Amino acid sequence: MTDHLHGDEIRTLFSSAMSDMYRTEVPQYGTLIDLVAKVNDDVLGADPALRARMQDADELDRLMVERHGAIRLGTAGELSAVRRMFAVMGMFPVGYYDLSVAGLPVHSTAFRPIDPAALSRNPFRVFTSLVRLELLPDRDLADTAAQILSRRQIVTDGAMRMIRKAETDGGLTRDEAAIFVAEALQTFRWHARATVDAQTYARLHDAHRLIADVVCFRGPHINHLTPRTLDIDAVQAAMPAHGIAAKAVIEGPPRRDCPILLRQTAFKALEERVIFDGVPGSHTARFGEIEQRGAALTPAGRDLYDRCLARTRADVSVGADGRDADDYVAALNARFADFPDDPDGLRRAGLARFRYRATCGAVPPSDSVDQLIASGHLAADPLTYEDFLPVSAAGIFQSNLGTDGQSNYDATANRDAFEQALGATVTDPDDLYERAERNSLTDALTQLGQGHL
Ligand code: OOG
Ligand code: NI
Repeated sequence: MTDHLHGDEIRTLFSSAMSDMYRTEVPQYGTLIDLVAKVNDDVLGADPALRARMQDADELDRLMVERHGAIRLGTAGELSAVRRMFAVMGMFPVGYYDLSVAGLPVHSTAFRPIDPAALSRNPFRVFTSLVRLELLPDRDLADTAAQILSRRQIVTDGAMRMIRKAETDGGLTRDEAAIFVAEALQTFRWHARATVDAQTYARLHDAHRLIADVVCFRGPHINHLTPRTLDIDAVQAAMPAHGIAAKAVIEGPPRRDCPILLRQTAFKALEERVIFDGVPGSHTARFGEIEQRGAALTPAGRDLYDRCLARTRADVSVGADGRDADDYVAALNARFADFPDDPDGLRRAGLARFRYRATCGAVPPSDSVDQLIASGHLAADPLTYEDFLPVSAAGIFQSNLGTDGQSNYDATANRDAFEQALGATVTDPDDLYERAERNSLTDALTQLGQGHL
């Protein structure tokens, strides 16, 4: 009989400690959290049906704590150490994102819970990128960067002890978890003192701002923490009045009656004071972001999304200064016009994933799932998209790096190398949605006495 704290509880302790830390480090984050909480209250107050739907789908409680963050790592050793750290909190690598196509020398995964029950308790996620020094044309500079990185240790000895303990004992007690959380937090804090001199920083920065951000500090500072809003357009519109300069366009699908996937917007990175070997200077890394989540799509739905988005981007490209943002939004709306915009339409077209639930006990045998839905015995709620979007992520990266950092790498995805560095394989997101959908349908049909379907 062990008295281990559940991984879900450790994750909640950790995400709330991280949120408190970031609030003190970046005050604008606190402003954004308050703004999002107010907009969410307004939306739920004005739409009782939405509130009831979210309650039934077990989505309401998690909304208040829901956050994602992002970090950028330098070496394979760091990536595998962080994987072991997140595993203690019930977070596992899901998805592979190749950002080299967008001119960024990184590839990424998202650490997140994978069970529906764990997700509904606290879906805390961390978008985690690994820098790809092999893509730097200046090999000499790449060697310098690798040497600097080889000298740092981003996970404290105390955290490592607790990670090993959790791996050996199968979990942590409440007291051990408290130590683990405090130690783990150290990995993600901001360091105002760089590990390099100003000249080395400048060389790395000239190669790519991202490289300087990863290489020149003692650890992978959390660079944003994102709350989830129910109305991203309302928050975007209210940001300037709260002294927050938002990026020009919202990434992802257009505004819809039935939200799909993920819409995101960000505020620009802050210029922060940094000391380079005793010399004062500055660095921009940390920014703010908000997101609105909608339905997970099937592979067919995702194909359609990718096509609609690619057409939009071929029509209009938004300038760094926000030029043509209105044209972009108009094109986005036009290109998505044929994408079904109601839950039932999405379900019938096989474009989105759903969680099924029985609304009563056994009923007389029925012919089909559609019939059970029509008779009201079976309900289908869209499954929330729990992952990220590579094109959107590239847009967020570029907005916080400044578009001058763009370059194109003659590179392809390298999932094998990423998994090798990770020391594990990444889970395919759609496998998780497909399984959640299938299991919910089986359970619901059993409850309704429809085992024959
Ligand atoms: C991560 C940018 C991507 C998202 O939500 O897609 C991202 C980074 O800048 O490190 O945060
Ligand atoms: Ni983000």
